Amino acid sequence: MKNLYPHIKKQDKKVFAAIEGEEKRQAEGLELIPSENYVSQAVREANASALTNKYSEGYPGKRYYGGQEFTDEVEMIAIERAKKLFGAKYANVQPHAGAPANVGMYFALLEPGDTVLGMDLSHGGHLTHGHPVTYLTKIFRFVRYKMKDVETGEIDYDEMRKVAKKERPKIVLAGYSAYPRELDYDKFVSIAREVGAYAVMDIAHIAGLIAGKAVRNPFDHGFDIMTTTTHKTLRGPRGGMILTREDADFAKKIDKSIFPGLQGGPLMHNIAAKAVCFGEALSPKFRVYAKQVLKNAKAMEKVFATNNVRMLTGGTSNHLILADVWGSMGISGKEAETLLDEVGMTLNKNSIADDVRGPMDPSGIRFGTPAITTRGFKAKESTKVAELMIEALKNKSNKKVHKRIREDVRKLCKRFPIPESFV
Ligand code: DSN
Repeated sequence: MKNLYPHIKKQDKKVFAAIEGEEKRQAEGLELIPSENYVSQAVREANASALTNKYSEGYPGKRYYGGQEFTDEVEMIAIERAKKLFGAKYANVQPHAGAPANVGMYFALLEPGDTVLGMDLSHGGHLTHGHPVTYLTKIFRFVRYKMKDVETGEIDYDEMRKVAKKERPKIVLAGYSAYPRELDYDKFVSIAREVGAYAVMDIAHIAGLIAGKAVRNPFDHGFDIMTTTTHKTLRGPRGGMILTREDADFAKKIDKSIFPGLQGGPLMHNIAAKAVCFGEALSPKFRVYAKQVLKNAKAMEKVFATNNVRMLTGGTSNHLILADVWGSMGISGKEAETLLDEVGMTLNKNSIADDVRGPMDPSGIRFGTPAITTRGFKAKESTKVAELMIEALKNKSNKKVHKRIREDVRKLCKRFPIPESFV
C-alpha cells in the first residue's frame, strides 16, 4: 500500500496505525452503506490543504479578519459551481454537515413554536426532521406524515394535506435517509402553497443523483429550498450546503443563520474540497456515474426479489434498498450487519416501517450502490455482490462458506480498486 502519510507515520505511530487500518479496510472491503462513498485524491488534497490554517468568519468580500484573497476565491468558486450544478440562484456552502444545514435553515425560516411537517423517522425520515431525541423539538413543533402503503412506498398525500391544513406548518419538508422511492414533488409543493408554507427538501441522500440528472430536480417542481450533505451520492468531502431556487429574501436570512447564528469560522479547506467535488460533478462522466448507481441498485433488487427477501416499498427507484431480513430470513438487522461485516461487506441495520423489533436490533438492513459504483461496478458485479450477501445470510453458521465469500469479496476489490481520479 502507498504511504500517503509519511509525516504521521514518523511522528505518531498510534494514529498512523488507525489511519492505515482504515485505508486497508476500505481497499479490501465493499462499502454498501448508502450514505458513504469514496472521494478523489483531488478532493483529499484540498481537504488537507493550507486552507485549514485560516479563519474566515463572514462571507466572500465581508470577512472579519484579513488575509482573505484566496479563501474568498475558493468560496466563490464553490458557490458558483453549486448553483450551476443544482440550478440554484443562491448557495451557502459553509454548513459543517447536513444537521447544521437543517438547523440553520429552520432558524432562518421559523420562530420558536412554529411548526414543520416532516417525514416520520420510522418511515424513512431523518433525526433532524423532528425526532423527539433532538433539541430541535424543544424549540419547534414537528408534525408527521407517513407512507400510506409500505408495500408500494406511496406517501399518504391526502392525510398530509389534512394535517397541513389543521397544523398550519411554516415548512413542508420532503427528504429522507431511508426511503427507496422518488416523491411526488408537485404534491408536496401544492400542499405547501395551500397553507402558505415553504417547500423544503433535504436532498442529502440523492444530491449526486440530482446533480447527475439521474433523478428529477425538486427545484424544477417549485421547491423553494434544498439542504444537503456533500459526501453521499455527491461524492465530496464530509459537509453540508443550503441552496435556494430564487434569490429571495430568505436567502439572506440563511446566510445570517449559518454565520453568525449557528457557526463560527467556516472550514475553508473543506469548502475548497467541496469546490473540487462540484467541479467533478459538473463533468459529463458524473452523469454516467449517477445513472449507473441506479442501474446497480436495480440489479441488486432483482437478486433480493428472486430470493424472496421482502424489500420495503417492493424495491428501489434510487440508490438504496431496505430489506426485511427478520421477516424474510429470521435474521435480525444487527445480526445481518455483523455477519456481513465479517465477510467484508459493510452496511447498516435499519428499522423498517412499523418494525416489530426495537431500534438497536431492528428487522431491516439498509444498503446501496454509490460506493461500489465509484469502484467501477456495473450490473454484473452488483448482481454478484447481492448474491454473495444472500449466500452469506442463508449460510449464517457455515464458517467455510463465509471464508470463501470473504475471499470472493477481496478478489472483487482487487479487480476494482478505489479510483484516484474521476475526471
Ligand atoms: N447518517 C446519514 C445516513 O446514513 O443516512 C444520515 O445523516
